[in-house]
Amino acid sequence: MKDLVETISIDPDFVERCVLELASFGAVEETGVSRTVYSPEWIGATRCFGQWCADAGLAVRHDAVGNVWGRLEGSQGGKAIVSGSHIDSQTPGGRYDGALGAISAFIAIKALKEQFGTPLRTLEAVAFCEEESSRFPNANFWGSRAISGRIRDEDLTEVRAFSGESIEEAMREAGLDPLRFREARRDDIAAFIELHIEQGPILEQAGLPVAIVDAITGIRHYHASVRGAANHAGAFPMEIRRDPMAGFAEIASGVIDTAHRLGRPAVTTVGRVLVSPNFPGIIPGQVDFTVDARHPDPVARRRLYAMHEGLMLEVAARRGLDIDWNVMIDHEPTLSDPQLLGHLAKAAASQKVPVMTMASGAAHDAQQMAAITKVAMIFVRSRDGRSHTPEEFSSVEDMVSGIKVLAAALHGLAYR
Ligand code: HGY
Ligand code: MN
Ligand code: MN
Repeated sequence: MKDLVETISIDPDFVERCVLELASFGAVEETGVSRTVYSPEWIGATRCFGQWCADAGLAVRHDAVGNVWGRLEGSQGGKAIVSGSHIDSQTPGGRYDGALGAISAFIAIKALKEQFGTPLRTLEAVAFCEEESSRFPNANFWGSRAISGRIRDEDLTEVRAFSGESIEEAMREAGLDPLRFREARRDDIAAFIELHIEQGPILEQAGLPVAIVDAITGIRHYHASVRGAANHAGAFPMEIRRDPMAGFAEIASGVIDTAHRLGRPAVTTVGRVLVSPNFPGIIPGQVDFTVDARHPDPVARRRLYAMHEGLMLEVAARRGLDIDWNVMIDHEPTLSDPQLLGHLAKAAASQKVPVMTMASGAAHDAQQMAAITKVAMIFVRSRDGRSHTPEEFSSVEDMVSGIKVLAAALHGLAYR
């Protein structure tokens, strides 16, 4: 691998200004963000990102599903080297999840343009429109799925918000023509690098600012309903109840305990519960809940899911309850491209940034992009390992370190 550029200067104040400006779209509480895809806040953030890119002299394109691209044309043409992440957030989420990756791609390419001029190969920064499934539980990486050509016609009506509207309706309200989603497809991307906050405690425990990611976890979301018989909370004897809350409680603790017993890197989370009719004096009739189960190993992941499904069926049968579920998110684990990994390690060394290599417990757009190009990721340390909360924080020093590694890697891919 040719020697990489040594000095790339990144302005910490500019990094901080970009983080704060983007976080102003959908700001909640002190440091939180709530910015779901196609919402007014999301529209504001996409316009802001597009304006940044335009002001930096990049060619700006808002594609058919709302991804925002900033392109620095290479003198030799050919396939593009792309970097970016998502611009939507959890509700509430933090200022850095996704946003930092889009910001870092923009800042890195702006710095390379200013410090090294026109590249040989084209560079693009992208802000993906949707990754979190925080408005549409089965949107499933809508932006990067559109780019990788994995959206189906029926998704336009089958992808529905927690509040019921279809993604097709939401796209129209945001001024997009949903029937043109295929125009977002790309087949001219030579490599994709995503910078993202780690969202866990590993880097902090290792005392390092940055990591190179060699694998991204497999993920499955179950949206389950367990049903029994609503009855009087006082007059109906315990031994003849068909109480879905009792079934849910056993299932929730059971799936969590299963992941605990299997040990790292298996994880399982029950993050959402809806009780009906949800009153103190009524034995519930139905309990809807989610199970988020993940494992980076393809075989172990299937075993984890089989254990969860077996438990749900056994508990429901034993308690005389009905149970069914939909799988709303289901993605295989993804390995980073070995050559890109080596390149990132060299880039970190050239910038004198100490790094470690680790797997990602979070899912990322890079998993979708892996369907059409080679991918790798860079992680930036999360304070206290916090994420998917307004408490999310990464220091400017760590962000600058991550952006320097990204910029050096992009320089090596596009200027040499
Ligand atoms: O949950 C995830 O892994 C991602 O942050 N949406
Ligand atoms: Mn994310
Ligand atoms: Mn997230």
